Amino acid sequence: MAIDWQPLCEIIKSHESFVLTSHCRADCDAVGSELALAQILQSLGKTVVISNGDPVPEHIRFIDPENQVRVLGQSGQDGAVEPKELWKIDVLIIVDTSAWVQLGPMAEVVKAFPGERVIVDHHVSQDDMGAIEFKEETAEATGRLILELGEALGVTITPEIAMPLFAAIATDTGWFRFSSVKEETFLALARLVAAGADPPGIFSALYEQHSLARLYLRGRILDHVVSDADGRMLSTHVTQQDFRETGAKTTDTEDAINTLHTVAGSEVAVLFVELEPEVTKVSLRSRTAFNVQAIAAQFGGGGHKAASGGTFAGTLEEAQVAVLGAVRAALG
Ligand SMILES: [Mn+2]
Repeated sequence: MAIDWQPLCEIIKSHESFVLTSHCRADCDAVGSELALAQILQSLGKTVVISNGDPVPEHIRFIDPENQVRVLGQSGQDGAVEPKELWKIDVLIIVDTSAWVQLGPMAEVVKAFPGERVIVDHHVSQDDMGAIEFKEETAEATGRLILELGEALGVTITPEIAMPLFAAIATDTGWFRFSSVKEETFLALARLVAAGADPPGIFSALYEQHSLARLYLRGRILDHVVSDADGRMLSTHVTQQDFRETGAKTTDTEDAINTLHTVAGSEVAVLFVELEPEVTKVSLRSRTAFNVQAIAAQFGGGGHKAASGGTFAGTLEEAQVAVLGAVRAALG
């Protein structure tokens, strides 16, 4: 169901100041939606503060070149927002989440916020946040909802609004390939490109600015791939020695697991990362009905049917024996 934006347009027109927030460990949909909404509101003459529970992650900093996203903190910290600064604001808008736990330190501020609360989101409802909800659970990204809101308000979509919204939709759809992608997705993207979004520039900023160390680590990860269960399970690992010798960081393993699913016939992919001699991070991905969440639950991990993981208390070898054994047994 498409959202009726008129009630939110009324709220926006009848108030002057707004605080925007989103989930911790923000992605492009969270920050992109905040930044675009901030510019939409500012173009209507409103005062806007963006306040998150933690800083914008390093790899998506490009999206906020003017450091508009501030972090909740104490007075005296550089760029920090003090909670008392937020009490005077008329309306609080939460984007791209509806769960208390995802707000981090902002949860307390939201709970105590005296003004109007609004949610614009595409996640299945989790918590009652005492807010007026503008939600489309089948939407591919909150970014598209923000574009529609901007259009409903009659705001001109500038390149500064279009760029973060294009990045939001592109990343939440795995660059337009997930099943959530619909005709409306491309129609929205076309309007964003017409308004000045630069897809090649956004792609390069997202995926082509890594370190050489990360590329070397990717080489190790691919070199360690083992095929199991007639090719239905592919697994690989990274050791502390790999990190030392390549100079890569733990975060440089991100996305590597998805490379295993480029092989025909693979159903389950498993990545083991040796964090410490007795601590092993395990990531699992399924591209069939096979439920990796049930595997992760066996060692205290969590996630979804298609993407799960957790921290295994044991050596790399112990984690491999336990987790690969469990997947093998479940594959039958
Ligand atoms: Mn999202």
